Amino acid sequence: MIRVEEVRFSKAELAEYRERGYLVTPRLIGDEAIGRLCRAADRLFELDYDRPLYPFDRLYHYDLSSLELRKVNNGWWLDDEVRSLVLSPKLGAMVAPLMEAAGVRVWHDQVVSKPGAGPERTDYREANIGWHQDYAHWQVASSERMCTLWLALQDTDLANGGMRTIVGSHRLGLIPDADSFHEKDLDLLRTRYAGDHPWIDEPCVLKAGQASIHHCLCMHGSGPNLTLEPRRCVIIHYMPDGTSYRGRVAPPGPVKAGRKGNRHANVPLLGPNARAGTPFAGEAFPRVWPFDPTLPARYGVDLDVPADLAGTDGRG
Ligand SMILES: O=C(O)CCC(=O)C(=O)O
Ligand SMILES: [Fe+2]
Repeated sequence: MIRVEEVRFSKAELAEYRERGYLVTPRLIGDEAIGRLCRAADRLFELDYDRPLYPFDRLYHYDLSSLELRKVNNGWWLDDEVRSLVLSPKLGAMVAPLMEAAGVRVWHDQVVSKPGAGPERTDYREANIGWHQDYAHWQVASSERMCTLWLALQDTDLANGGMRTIVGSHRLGLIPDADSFHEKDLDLLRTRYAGDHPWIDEPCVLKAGQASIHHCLCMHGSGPNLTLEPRRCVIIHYMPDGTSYRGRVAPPGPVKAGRKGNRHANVPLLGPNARAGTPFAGEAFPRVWPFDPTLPARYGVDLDVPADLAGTDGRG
């Protein structure tokens, strides 16, 4: 089981999030949990899974001697340590006020490892993450208040390719074609997106076990890891309970070769009768807040539950 600190944001912190589009949390997990999650990440990339499943959207076979970015979406389906973290009611309770939501569901997670190329490889770009807005990838979802928790599994800053945000960019709304996670040239993307608004590029400097949380319209990306160690993290994308499918959402221009348009792998999980208004709910989209005491048994995993909620339905 992954033990998680209970954090409640102050009014000032909530205001900071609304103004700036992201914030940094205190330490959420300790050294023991960090060690387990690092091992879990490595096992996922070695295709060593706890469950008799395939990854939910594609096979993730990486050449472990290469410097390419490694990531698995919905690591929580496959690995029980990641599952214990992603289903955490303490994290759900923490992010609920940021989304101004009474209930919180998991949209999906990402377990990511950015290999370290060492200080000589100043041309290293293959593990960059392009400037993007998460919601640009998620336009089939009805809520623009979704958020992302980025949990550092080592001290993280610009030296190891830490995430950077564009402060206040969530207030610009959805930017055309900002579904550019997989692009590598941050400078080129900046010229595409900068427009005439301020471009305040701020690094998320985190100690191991701390997280940043960003609004789904906050522009962010990350550059090369020029240390000798991998930069590992677990990323949890949350939605307000009640978020529904918008139906097929056409991109504004023609779909470029190799792009998915606005198709998202979460949509097929709704089944063949999905239509606009179908809630993203059910087993694949667990409600992590308010806490449901049947959750640990349903998902076969131990959860670190606030003492005052163990054995209740979480509604008090
Ligand atoms: O890991 C990174 O540098 C960026 C990850 C990301 O895009 C996210 O957490 O939404
Ligand atoms: Fe992102």
